[in-house]
Amino acid sequence: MSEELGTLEDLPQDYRDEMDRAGVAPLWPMMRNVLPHGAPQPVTRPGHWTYGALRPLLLRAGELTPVEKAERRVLVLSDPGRGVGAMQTTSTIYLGIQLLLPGESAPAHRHTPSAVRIVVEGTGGYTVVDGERLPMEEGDLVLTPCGEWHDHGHDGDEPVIWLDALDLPLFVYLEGSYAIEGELQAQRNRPDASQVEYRAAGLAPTRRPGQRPRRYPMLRYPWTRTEAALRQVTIYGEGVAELDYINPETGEDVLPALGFTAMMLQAGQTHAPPLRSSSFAFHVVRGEGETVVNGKVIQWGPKDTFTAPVFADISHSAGTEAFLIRIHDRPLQDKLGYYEERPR
Ligand code: GTQ
Repeated sequence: MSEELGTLEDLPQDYRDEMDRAGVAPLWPMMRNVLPHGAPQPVTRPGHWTYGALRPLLLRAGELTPVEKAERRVLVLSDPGRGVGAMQTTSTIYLGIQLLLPGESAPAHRHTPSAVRIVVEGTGGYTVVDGERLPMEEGDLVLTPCGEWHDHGHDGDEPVIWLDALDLPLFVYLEGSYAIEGELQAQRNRPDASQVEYRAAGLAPTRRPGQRPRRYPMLRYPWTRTEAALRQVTIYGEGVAELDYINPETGEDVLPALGFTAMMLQAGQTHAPPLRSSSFAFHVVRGEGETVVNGKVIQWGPKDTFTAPVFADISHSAGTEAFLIRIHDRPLQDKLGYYEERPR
């Protein structure tokens, strides 16, 4: 194994000038930047956004910027490792917090990145995806997959706030990110699939010969069901209760690049997962606790959001009964064949 690699300064100036003119650079002085020993060196740093800080800022955006001037009224959670203004929260995860005021609507568009909404506050909001109207209640997880038309509306009388998670950084990296704008969609006059065909886990519509299920058959995962399921797992399972959000037809992750896992911690419970090659964002649906990420102590409360870079050393301890949704990029890493876990 070569220990000391040559530096740029080892090379004569005329050779370096010649390389510049030819548009080439030597790999060896940069080798460890792109292929560090043993483990990646993430740029991402752990972040923590309290809801107490975000909420008033977002409501003020509601006074300052009409939705027509914003298309989406969103404050982006910038990764501290990349600095404020960074349109990403970890290497692959973009998070934004979005406000819709009573009577407002956010126009229809579709884009290459996929999005997920986790509803933080308010009732009466809804998202229409490909004509299907998806009610948004606190804690619900609502998908707007890659390429599907979506617009947001609000029939209630208090502000509605939700957290957006998108695989946008990946699409920016791929130079594949763009949107197409359109008219508000006509809504089908029926409840969304989570209330009809996919009402109960383990049941799906009868398959007819030659008929394939929709690629994204269920677009809304009501929180009430997730919480009830986590409570059952807590009673009968061992350790921390965790449930993955899956496509009910395929059993696979709900989206191609992003994954979502609901977690329940009991009051006083601690949990230290293995080091994982995916980056994470945690959204607190309910409860209080403390998580240490690479030595950084994060004291979280209801509706807060915090993050961890790849291979982070993470340990949670819940002060109260707590519910979190963990957002990660394991589906992407699985597809690329390198998802990995290491013992702490
Ligand atoms: O609601 O469609 O946070 O297109 C960023 C881009 C939300 C959305 C975001 C978007 C949306």
